[in-house]
Amino acid sequence: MDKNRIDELVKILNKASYEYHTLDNPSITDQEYDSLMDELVRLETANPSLVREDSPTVRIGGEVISDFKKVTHDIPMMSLDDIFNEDEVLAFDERVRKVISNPKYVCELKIDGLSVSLLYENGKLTRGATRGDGTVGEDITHNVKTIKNIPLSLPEDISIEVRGEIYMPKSSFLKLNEDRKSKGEKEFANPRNAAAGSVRQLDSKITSERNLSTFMYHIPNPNPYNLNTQEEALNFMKELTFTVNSNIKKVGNINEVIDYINSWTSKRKDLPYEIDGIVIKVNDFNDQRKLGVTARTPKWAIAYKFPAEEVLTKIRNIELNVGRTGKVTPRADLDPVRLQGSVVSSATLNNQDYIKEKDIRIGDIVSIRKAGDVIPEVVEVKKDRRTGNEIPFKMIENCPICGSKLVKKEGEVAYFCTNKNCDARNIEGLIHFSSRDAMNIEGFGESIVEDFYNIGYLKNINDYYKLENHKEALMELEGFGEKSINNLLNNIEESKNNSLEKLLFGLGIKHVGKKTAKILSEYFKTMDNIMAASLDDLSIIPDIGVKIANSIVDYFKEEKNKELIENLKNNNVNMTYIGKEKNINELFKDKTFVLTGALNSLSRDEAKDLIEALGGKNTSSVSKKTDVVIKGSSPGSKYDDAIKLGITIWDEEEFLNNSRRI
Ligand code: 0OW
Repeated sequence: MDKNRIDELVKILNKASYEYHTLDNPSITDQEYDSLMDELVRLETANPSLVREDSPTVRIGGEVISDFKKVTHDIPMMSLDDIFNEDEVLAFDERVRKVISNPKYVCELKIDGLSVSLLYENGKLTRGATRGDGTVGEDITHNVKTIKNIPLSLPEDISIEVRGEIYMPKSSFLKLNEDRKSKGEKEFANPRNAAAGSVRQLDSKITSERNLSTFMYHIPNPNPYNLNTQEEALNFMKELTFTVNSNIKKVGNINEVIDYINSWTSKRKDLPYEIDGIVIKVNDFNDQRKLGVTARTPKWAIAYKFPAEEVLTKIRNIELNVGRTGKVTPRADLDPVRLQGSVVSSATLNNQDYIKEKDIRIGDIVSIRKAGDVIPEVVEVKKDRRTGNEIPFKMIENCPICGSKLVKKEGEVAYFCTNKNCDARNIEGLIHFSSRDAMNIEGFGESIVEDFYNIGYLKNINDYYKLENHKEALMELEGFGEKSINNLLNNIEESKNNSLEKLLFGLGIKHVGKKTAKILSEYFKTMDNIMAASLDDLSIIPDIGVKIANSIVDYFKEEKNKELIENLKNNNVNMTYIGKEKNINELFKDKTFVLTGALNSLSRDEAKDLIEALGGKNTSSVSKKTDVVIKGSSPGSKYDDAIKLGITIWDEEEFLNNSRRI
């Protein structure tokens, strides 16, 4: 009977997942796991009504929500007061001793991720939520279900809330950033931001690919389970198959707390995840109740924060970067050095005044640190290490790239290159144009744009749409071949169908960011209308105002910008806002579609826009919620998923025929 088999498979697979991801001690092979999972997928597909809410098939993600529901925490999710040195640790102990005669503490590594609340009802995971402001968080249930060491069901049918930290392991963070860099996407500054960005995804398929993990550390209401100490609570969570950090330690006095802190200050760099301190908690729950809480934090716990790690290295050279807005930012090239888990070979010098104030010279030995972000900063010069051969940095008057005079703007500390034709600015502008939030032309990262610019094929935005004329020459370039150049040219071709706001943002008009571009495009609908708009037409729009209005009017006054738009038009770059007009078609209305493979008669984006215009919704991956998979030539794994899940499949002809039916 299918139901029995489904129940049996869910139990076997969930147990195997717990053994693999939490105990790191699997009892079945990956192949056995996969074949059992395939069997479960088939049975669930054949019997949708028998799908269990704790079925492991949710791990692959694919559920897409339209926005995040708010969640109010019955018991507020508190934060922690921070302390930074041994004296403050002793002071914490003194405060505790005013209330508790001989306190025992539990020391926990402070996982550098984001807090999560998990709710289980009758042993089943029913809700995952972020901390938010401590009282109201966001519902991220669809995403937490994809995190492999969060149990979908408990060994006992109890109802309980547990809290912990979602984090991204260091190795996954490095891999993710490499991948984003290769796609010209912005890198995450640190694993915490990467975890937060991965959890706040509307499409859980993306979350499921980010290799997130958790450590649980708190039961907000321990009473129903007659737990009397934090130590008992941690052991109880372990029994419930949660992952509890194995380095937690119960100690008898504050001196042992200090030993624990000192030991982990040096050992932390060897951990596979980032920690930013140590959490010290009074162990006994009665003692905790006596100590009480403040508005935001408990008086029975404190977070000791590690000092931002500083290392010494030598300044080899000082270079100046000129950004697309012309802003000149000095950067120090360093002797490569390990800092908080990664190798660092450059650091920001903020601005030229900073160099002057600290008297930073080429050849200096300096201390650098990561102030919470991935770009390290030079903290101070070790003047006692000077040999006399250091070279004072010569403040420059002229742009290092084009030579034009630099100017300092009113109230700005930075210098600017005002030459609109400066190579550096042009290159930065071209990189911005193809970036994800602008025209999203995949494959045009910094190095390729710079190379094509220096060779002369990509001197201005319009040249993107003339690159195909140099196809043969490009294929000759080192590291390129027909396939890679065709990919780039296809991506450029696809970008012609972008909605107006992406083009407008891509132009890099001063003060016209992504949001402003969207407002203007929705309001004016076409580029011509924006170009024709007067100062008044523009500044009366809410959120636009005079500054932005002036910037737009000035931009379109310039002949070369008008010419650029003309050229882009002639290259069939879309100049209209692809709004939300819909001529609803019953075959598409409120249905979810996934495209796989290449269509002959229209691009991927055109197909997506067509589906949306007909009232349908596009998603990037196949799940039980998918209504139709549209199969082009050489379809990928999504086509296999569709077969497995028994989802309706249209080929291109059927798609186009259906799209014409009103
Ligand atoms: N990040 C951590 C951690 C921890 C909570 C429970 C009561 C007050 C704070 O590893 N090990 N233990 C707690 O205990 N909190 C932690 O992180 C906090 C939560 C909110 C802000 C910090 O991330």
